[in-house]
Amino acid sequence: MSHPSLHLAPEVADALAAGQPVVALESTIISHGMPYPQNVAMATEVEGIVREHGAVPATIAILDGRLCIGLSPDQLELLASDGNVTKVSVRDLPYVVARGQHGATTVAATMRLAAMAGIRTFVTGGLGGVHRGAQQTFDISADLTELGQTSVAVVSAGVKSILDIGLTLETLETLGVPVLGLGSDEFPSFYSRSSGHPAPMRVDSAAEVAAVMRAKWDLGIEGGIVIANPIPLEDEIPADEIGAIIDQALGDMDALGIRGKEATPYLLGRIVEITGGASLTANIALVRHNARLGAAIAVAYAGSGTPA
Ligand code: PSU
Ligand code: MN
Repeated sequence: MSHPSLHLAPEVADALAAGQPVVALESTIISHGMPYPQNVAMATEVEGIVREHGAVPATIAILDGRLCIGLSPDQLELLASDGNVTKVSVRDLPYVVARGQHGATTVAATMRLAAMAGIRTFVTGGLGGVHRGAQQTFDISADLTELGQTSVAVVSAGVKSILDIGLTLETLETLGVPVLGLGSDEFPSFYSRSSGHPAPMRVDSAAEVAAVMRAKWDLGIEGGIVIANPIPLEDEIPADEIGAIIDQALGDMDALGIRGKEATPYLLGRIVEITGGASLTANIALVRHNARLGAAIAVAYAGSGTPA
């Protein structure tokens, strides 16, 4: 079932062959989303959380041009600490593979490789989306395009207000992507449980998410599903507090002339600086929370199929 160009870790290959739950994890969050060494500690911890909850973790990255599905501790360390790891969205994949380089995969590239491996559940922190000012810049993350066409369910804590949340939700609707608020009527905004935008659909359990996955793909409707899992109350940074900080980071970015694929990594790093690390603590907390949910979804989905 898995594409011949992929290098599956033995544990991942065995789980997929046996129809056991597997959870894909991205690597841009490690290489370009958090500072070292918190990034490798987070990546290792999240793999452990997925395991504790009954699924096999498969962190996805490109190492020496090889498409790796499931990484060793040494490989995680390299991704977290090596300065020569390219941020790889779908358009970057062929170049990095052809040149034998290292690449950290975004949500879009991770979805594509997960689907090629036969993995249907993917956990991350935050999705890319329509950037503020996209009316002029056309900066819309390829994460959205990929959600429109690749059949993987993606657990995130919603979309940060470095993006235009309303336009991101509109675009997901246009692309035919179900957006499910987990236990919430409101779509969350990553650091905050609220965004001012309703969640288009609500579910209240991992089993309900698995039922939507099954229904969508059984109908032959290809494409992703967004599960928006609000950050736990005790970990959230209230929207008004983080809003001013995000505005400051956006202003700094414009002043420096940073745009394109550098925009998201710059903003994440700047927000960590301005908050004195508080945003990083919240980011790690929400990824842990998403890992627990993602494992439960993978378990429920694996258990809901017709046995072969
Ligand atoms: N949001 C985060 N942390 C991240 C990213 C987004 O809170 O690490 C990363 C993800 O890998 C996402 C990518 O897929 O940024 C989006 O980048 P771009 O906007 O350039 O498509
Ligand atoms: Mn972009």
